[in-house]
Amino acid sequence: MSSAPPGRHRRRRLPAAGAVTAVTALLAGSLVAFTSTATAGTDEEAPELIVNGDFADGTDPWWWTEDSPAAIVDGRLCAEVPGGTINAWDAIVGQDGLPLAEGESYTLSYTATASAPVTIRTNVQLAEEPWTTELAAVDPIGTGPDPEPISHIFTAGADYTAAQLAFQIGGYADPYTFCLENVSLRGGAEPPVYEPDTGSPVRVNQVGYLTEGPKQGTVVSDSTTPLTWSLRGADGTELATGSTTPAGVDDSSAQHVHTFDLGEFATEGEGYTVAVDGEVSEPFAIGDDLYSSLRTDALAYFYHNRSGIEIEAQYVGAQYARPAGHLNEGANQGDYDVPCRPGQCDYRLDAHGGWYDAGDHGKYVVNGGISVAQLLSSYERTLTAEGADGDALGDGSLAIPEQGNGVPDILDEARWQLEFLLRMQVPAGEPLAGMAHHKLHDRQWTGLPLRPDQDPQPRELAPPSTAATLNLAAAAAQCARLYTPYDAEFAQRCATAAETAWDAAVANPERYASPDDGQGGGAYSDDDVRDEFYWAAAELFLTTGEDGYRQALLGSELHGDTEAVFPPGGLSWQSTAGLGALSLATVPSALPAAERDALRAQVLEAADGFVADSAASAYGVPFPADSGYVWGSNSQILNNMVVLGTAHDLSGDDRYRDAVLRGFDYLLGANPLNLSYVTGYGERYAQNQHHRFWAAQLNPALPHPPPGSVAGGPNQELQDPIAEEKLAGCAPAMCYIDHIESYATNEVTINWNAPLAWVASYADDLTG
Ligand code: 9MR
Repeated sequence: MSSAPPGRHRRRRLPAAGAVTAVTALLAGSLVAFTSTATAGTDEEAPELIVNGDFADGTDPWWWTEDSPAAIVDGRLCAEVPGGTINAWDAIVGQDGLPLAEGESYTLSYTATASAPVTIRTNVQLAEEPWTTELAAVDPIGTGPDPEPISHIFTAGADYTAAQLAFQIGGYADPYTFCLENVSLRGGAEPPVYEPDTGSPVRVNQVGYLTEGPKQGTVVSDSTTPLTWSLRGADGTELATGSTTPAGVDDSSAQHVHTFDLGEFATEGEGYTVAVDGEVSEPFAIGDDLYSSLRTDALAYFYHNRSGIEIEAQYVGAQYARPAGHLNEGANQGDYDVPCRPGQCDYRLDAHGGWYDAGDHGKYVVNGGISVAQLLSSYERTLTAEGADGDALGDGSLAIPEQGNGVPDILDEARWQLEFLLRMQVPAGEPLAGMAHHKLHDRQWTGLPLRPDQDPQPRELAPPSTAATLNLAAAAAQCARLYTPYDAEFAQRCATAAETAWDAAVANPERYASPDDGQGGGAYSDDDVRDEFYWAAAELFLTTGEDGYRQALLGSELHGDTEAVFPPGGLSWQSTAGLGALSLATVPSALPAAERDALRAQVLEAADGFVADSAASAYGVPFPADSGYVWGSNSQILNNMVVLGTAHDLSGDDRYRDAVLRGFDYLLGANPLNLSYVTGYGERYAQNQHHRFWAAQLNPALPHPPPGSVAGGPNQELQDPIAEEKLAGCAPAMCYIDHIESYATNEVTINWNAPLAWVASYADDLTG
């Protein structure tokens, strides 16, 4: 356990023709613009590395894949690209033999047209496995007669005697013609500086403020004296004014900022703006119905990412519909009959179903458990918290196939994942019976875009781990108590699985997944499972009432240690004890009153810390400034909001509620980038998250993420090539880029959308 997920470097490689890394193009629809200095800084004296880049000498030494015959047409090299290929690298035009020197920067430039608008991959890379990319750009190619030249600057990370330039032009359903001219690659370039487009310096919650909630914002300004803020109605009339409070330099952003507070203004409406010093914020609403669609959209995320079932247009709309993935049909080797990794076991499991973890097609018990548990807790909260609305999560509340079956839809959705988790348990009679396999995923990393049903990789089970086993135990224990009224047989299956898993974990307390196991899927390694033991014991105690589990809690080193149970940097897949503590504090049980009260006090103590963090932050973030913005920082903030919301449920103290809402202000646009991290919410929002199907940035025929998908958020560790290249030197809360290949800042995952769903549900309940 640690206070936050550690920064681990994960590089993805494609099996063929190169992983995509850096991009310098301004992509259509991207809200965060790139500053590309084009050929600026190119040393015209540096030798031209491309041979016959103007095609004056015919086609040599250019090459192309067999499926895309090319020829010189009007002085350009034109390839006939077939329809029906899946990957960009299924059709390539390229040139080999390019010498590159480590540390040297280069400018690649070219001009291209296509007979249909397409997006291609432009890679400079190692000409053999593992196809390491030095440049990996994503370039939209238009159909017009006078195309603009495209250029990219990159710095070689190694020496090459013969690198490869590859225009990857496949991946389209229909055939088209691709033509190239004036291709050039020269050394001596100055690397471009990336400048995020942060829009107005006046930052507000771009969705809006609850009528009776706090209404604060932030202005970036060098002024050292207060400025006047002016609240304007949709027609521009001034409705209220006041003075800003200079707040010095905000450490998270290195911006000099002021804060402002709209105070008592509480007239409902839309299209409000705040003007300060001639600058105007994005528009926002004041009202009471700001979170109901977010509640259902955040939950719809899970249906969208179901594995093993067709995602139907009637529930998600035509653009998000897709065939079922990993059914052992077509391209898929599938999840119905999954072997262990070679030499690890000699059985196979039917492990179909569940949710894909994230932008990849992996399914991880260690992370899947906390995600489903937070959905179950969103539901369980409606049984325990005053004012929580069960109907809003009930049967008919979500657009899913199980609607109308008499079971709350959130439980139907959670069951899809629970059934998968149960399938990951080692069967009786096998070695390590009762433990859970840590994860199941592709043997090798696949590229983007790739629909789940088109994934051709073999699927494999990783060995069982103690962490996964306890994750299963905890989630299944919660399942056992919540499904009893709806399906007693299923609830009993969960109970048996949970108890069997607990016993297996106790018998095998130190089976840790390897941190180096990151080929084809994430490692999710964890070598401190005291928190998983704590969480599982809590859920098992609540479900069974058996004192042995209570004794395990009382005997835990974490017991009574608020910072260990609720780390200031947030709960996560590596820090799960707080999930158990929240359940113990809220779910009625046989716990002696004094012990339950102590746990409640612990929730409030942790929440007091987050209230103080929010007050100390110029952007109101309930997150300690010194905790670090790590991979998935938005989920760390969301999990602090879960603790705050629970504290509010327990105490009725509005300070906790207000800090939750301040957290939403940050996530929905009142932040250093002036960007809402939730797709579809606010005026300027993340929409190019890392996902293999929601990959419109790579192929306009594919959708963007649907509304309600939260991006991972700023990650100061710069753990992907795009972040390394574009964000070097960034202030912590600005280490983010809305680019599909920045998986370390811009992925989506079930364990980030799950706390979003919890908190949106909480916030929607505030207004009845
Ligand atoms: O969310 C995980 C983060 O805490 C880790 O630092 C990172 C590197 O190990 O992995 C993240 O999880 C990814 C997982 O490994 C694979 N699926 C996508 C997940 C989100 O990026």
